[in-house]
Amino acid sequence: MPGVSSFRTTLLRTARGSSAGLLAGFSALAVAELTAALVRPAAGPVTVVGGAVVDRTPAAVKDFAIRTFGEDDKIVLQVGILLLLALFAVVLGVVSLRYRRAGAAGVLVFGVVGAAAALSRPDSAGAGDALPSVLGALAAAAVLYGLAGPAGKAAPVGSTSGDTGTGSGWSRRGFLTAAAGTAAAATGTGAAGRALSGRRGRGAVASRDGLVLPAPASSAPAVPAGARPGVPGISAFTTPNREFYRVDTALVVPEVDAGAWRLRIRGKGIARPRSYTLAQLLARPLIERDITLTCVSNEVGGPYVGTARWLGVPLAGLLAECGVRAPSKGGRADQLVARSVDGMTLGSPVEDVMDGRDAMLAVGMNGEPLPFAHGYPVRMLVPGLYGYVSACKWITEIELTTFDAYDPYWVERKWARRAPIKTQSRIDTPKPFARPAAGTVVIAGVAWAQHRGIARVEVRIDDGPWNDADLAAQHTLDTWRQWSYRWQAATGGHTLTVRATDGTAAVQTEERARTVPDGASGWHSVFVTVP
Ligand SMILES: Nc1nc2c(c(=O)[nH]1)N[C@H]1C(S)=C(S)[C@@H](COP(=O)(O)O)O[C@H]1N2
Ligand SMILES: [Mo]
Repeated sequence: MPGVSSFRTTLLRTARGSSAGLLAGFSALAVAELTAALVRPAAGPVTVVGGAVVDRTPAAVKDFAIRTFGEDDKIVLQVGILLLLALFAVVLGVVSLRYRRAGAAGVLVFGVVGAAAALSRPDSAGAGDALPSVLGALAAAAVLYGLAGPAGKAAPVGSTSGDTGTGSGWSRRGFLTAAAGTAAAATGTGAAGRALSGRRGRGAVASRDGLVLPAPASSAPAVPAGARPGVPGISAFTTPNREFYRVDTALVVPEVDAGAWRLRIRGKGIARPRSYTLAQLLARPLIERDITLTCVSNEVGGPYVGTARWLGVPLAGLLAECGVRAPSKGGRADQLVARSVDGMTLGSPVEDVMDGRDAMLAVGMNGEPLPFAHGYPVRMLVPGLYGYVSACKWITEIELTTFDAYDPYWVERKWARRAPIKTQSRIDTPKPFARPAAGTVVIAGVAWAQHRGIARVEVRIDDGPWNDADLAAQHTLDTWRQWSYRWQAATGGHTLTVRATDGTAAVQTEERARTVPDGASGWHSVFVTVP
């Protein structure tokens, strides 16, 4: 039955081509990983291609990704890149059985793409960043070329001579041996890369473990018991570090060794640039403050908001020492651009930073050095401004400039230049579609309008009147405020809605706005059924 045997041959060929392709791809990643560990861990091909994708993703898609995948968005992206790579590897592997040189050449194209992505990264450290992708592609091309079999010995398709019937010059046993050898070599190379980058990371971990935070010169006032009355189901007043939301573009969390870290301050109004070590910053009088941080990508009712006790260097004083003056005091710079070790840029109004609020360079979060994911060793915070215009993590440079002269990262991507936090309130309990028993149901949640404070919170059942909620004590103007309302629930389906009034007497607007360009607005509602 020739039909069956040719089908079997095709199957074997495809299997052999696919495994050659996948092995080539695996070897590429292993060699690239080892090279990146030697050159710069952030220059690995998956990281740089992923980063380039993130940078070029339209705001609406990015917003969709954050909404759909939440904080797993980066893992989804990386797995996507790997799957796509695997698919191309299989195709190239099969192609290379027939067109051996073309297959190998196709692999080199990936090297070029990876190298281009590496060089286009804002934190690119120069030509060396292209090396992992280039060497990885060369390794893959060699593997593919080799596994496609010694040239000229390919048996004709349909040949009955068993062992060579899969189309390449290798005997079946020869191919399996070569494949196993390649797999072992690639695994060893990859493991060596991992071990090496792990050792690099340990310097950063040791620097963080060894950091003893000084006591603040100005402590945060204790959170009064009245500010957190302990209503079941409500967000904790202080968000634990491991539960604090994380939003950034870093595919690999930068692990900065504080020993080598410096903060440079330069730009308009600064006669000569200054540079500070972490020890110099820690030697200054520190302030400790409770501040609620919010992301502009937070939907109405969303989770990207949290409160922590931050320890840091007052930023206004540091800037004044460098010669910076607020625009209202004759300063020439109206925009402060913070730059991170991974090339992110965030721009804040100099006026806000210097108007007396507790803008700071934070070193501590809830009693420990900043976690790596939240910006170790130093991050910026400006109460009242969304994170993307103020809260630079892994900060390494502050440049004084103007809004006219420079658009930072998110502004280049259609987000607003200036973005004070909008007044928002959220129902934490009951949860959407909950089925609370009839009788007294406590509706409760949080409201925030950083640096203006919350003056009132009201709750509405269905289309009924607005009822004043019980407000917990206002801790400070820069923190959120808890509220609760005792509802006498009657049987049926009900829509619960909340709105807040801020310290300037402005009522939270009902008008729905998307998160782009300057933050979501509208009222948060929850639908429940009382059985
Ligand atoms: N270096 C860097 N800093 C950054 C970002 C980033 O992508 N890179 N994202 C900003 C945004 S959009 C927000 S909302 C806050 C979030 O801080 P968190 O992750 O500690 O909650 O960090 C800000 N600082
Ligand atoms: Mo954000």
